[in-house]
Amino acid sequence: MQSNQKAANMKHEIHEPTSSDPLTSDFGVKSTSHDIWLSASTGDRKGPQLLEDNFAREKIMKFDHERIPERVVHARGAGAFGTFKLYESASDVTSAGVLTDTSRTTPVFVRFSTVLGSRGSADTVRDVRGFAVKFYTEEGNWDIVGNDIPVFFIQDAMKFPDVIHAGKPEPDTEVPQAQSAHNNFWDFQFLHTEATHMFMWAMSDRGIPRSYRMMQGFGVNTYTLTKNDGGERNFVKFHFTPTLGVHSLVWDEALKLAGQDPDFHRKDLYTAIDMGVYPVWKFGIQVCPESRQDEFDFDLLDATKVWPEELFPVRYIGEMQLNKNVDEYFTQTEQVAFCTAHIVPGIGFSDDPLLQGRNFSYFDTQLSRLGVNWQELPINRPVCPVMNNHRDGQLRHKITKGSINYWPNRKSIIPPSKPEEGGYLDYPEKVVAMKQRLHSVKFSEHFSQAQLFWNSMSEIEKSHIIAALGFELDHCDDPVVYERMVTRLCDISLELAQAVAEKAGAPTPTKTANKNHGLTAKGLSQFDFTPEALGLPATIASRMIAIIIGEGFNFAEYEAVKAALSAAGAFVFTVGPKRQPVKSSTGQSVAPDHHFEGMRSTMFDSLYIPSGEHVASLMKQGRVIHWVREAFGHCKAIGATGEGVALVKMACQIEGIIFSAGQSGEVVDSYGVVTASGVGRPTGVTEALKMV
Ligand code: HDD
Repeated sequence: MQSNQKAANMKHEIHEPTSSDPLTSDFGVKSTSHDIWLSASTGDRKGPQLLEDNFAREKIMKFDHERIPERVVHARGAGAFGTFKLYESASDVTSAGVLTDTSRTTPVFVRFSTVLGSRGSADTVRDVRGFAVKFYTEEGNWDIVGNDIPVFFIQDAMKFPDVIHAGKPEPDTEVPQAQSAHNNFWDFQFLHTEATHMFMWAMSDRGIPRSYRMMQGFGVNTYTLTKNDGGERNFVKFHFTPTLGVHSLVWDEALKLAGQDPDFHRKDLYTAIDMGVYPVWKFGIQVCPESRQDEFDFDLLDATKVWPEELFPVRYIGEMQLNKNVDEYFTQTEQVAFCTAHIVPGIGFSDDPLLQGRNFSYFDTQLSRLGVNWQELPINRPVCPVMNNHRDGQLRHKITKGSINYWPNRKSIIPPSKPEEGGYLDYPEKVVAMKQRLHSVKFSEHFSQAQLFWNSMSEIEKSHIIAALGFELDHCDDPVVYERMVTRLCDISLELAQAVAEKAGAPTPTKTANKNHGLTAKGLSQFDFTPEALGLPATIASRMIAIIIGEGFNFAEYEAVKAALSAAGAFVFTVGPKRQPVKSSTGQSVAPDHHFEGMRSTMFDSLYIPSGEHVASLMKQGRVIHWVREAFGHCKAIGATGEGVALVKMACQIEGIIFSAGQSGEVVDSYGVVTASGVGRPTGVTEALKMV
């Protein structure tokens, strides 16, 4: 027995604990107390605590060092696992297994984020959203480190620290947190004409998505696709389009949610996955043979430009589904490390100067955030074998046996893999050059696509952009900043500049040197990405719907509508004056999920008020009136039956977008149409917003 134990010990077998095992120290010793520090005590009086209590010191020491440096940008994020499947092979343009083998299911991890805020900031601020995807392919990890906006503020990576410093809190006061609405940000935007296109996107409804599940993802940079058999290289842009459609919050709602529920997007993603309503994105590529690169009036390698869909249709070849929440935030969502330089055979870089600099930056930042062995962390490890002679360094986990740590060696002379054996093929790009600091000539045109974007917006989207710029410049108190910015807007549209000037307090411009070209393009307005426009069924599955009740509500109606909405996949919550049971007019009791003060209308996509005696008392409660009025102001679908209609009319002081009476099925249909469609709930947005 004794010798068996000894043999086991000699093998150094590690036994993982089960949930029924008692607590131990980090070196495995069971402790007798988890709560009381060892002290020199007499009788019933506690004396001084002893430094020798290793259990206590270890617990505090671990706690003291729980935080690691947060990401310098994109610090706040939420992640989930999922799968990627191809439905059409792209073998005509690439040899990448993940883009050609339709029989594969490739695991993925996705991290969504805001850019400017720190780790504890709010989800719904106006900002660009990160959309980073790690594909654990059979040939190694492939990362698309993208955003929800297809273009970027700058063309050269060397400017990145400047654009980020200008957007982050100002250095003297550390104000504002997670906001672009301040002098420095807009000063930078004016001084960099190349940022014009991107700030228009950020000021549009794309800057305030309703959900991570309802935004597009773009690789932004231009990559290349290559084939092992030689052949021409293709430039490529990557797209993810959500099957739920692209939807946004309205600004007033986003502002309020930042305080009322700072975790709104994080919870939304988690809940949908937890409830089995898995978000899905179609994956598409825009491809252009390298030989055609000079045919266009913009440079294909300029990250401040989109490739208009009229010239380069998006070819949808696969889809990504997120279907598993993380088990632990820190070890997965926080420690995941993306890197644009992570590509697999069949995919390559281009000379896009932003991408080239990013390839250095991501590698470098992980060293200070996670240490040199960051690729060994479970979330970052590839699923295929890793075999090399890299060794040692801080927190090396992998134990590599044997006396050899170099190549070639007397024991192994396995040569590097040839491309046909899966080896990464470096595309033989011809480079004959002068060392110079310059950009390609076409990089100097900065307004054409900003105009294209503005012209392609619907009227309601334009009004939102004017309001957003009006808000941002209102927060700038240096006239140099807001006056100059209005002159910049003239380069996009005189009408836009004039509307914003009024709000910003700048002189109203009367003419522009840069005439708008009047062109429009597909794929820029959010209206091109509603479920209807995508040819997909509009659904209320996973939409948050509140049923408002008080003492004396109509139970039969409540039950019928709740059942119908739930059957359609909506997440239905009952909200009442208290969380204790509330009695219906026919005697049945329902315990609400929330009370009127516990939640706010902002947290729901829609409200329904059943008929019943309860309405008379609800109409006397300011908070209830505010619930309905605010939901209306945010252009949400409001359903009401019987007396409930009177409450809606009274709260909203308007006839109109109220769905009254009828069968519960009709109410559900109306919800279906209105709740699931639209951009920033456009119907009557300006009129309704005056209510809040
Ligand atoms: Fe970046 C993080 C997206 C330009 C340097 N970036 C980061 C993340 C996303 C992006 C989504 C968060 C990844 C995660 O969830 O962990 N970045 C972009 C896009 C860009 C872009 C779409 C333009 C095409 N980034 C960019 C440049 C540089 C960086 C030009 C530097 C030269 N980005 C970083 C970084 C971060 C980062 C400092 C911070 C944390 C990290 O990398 O892992 O290296």
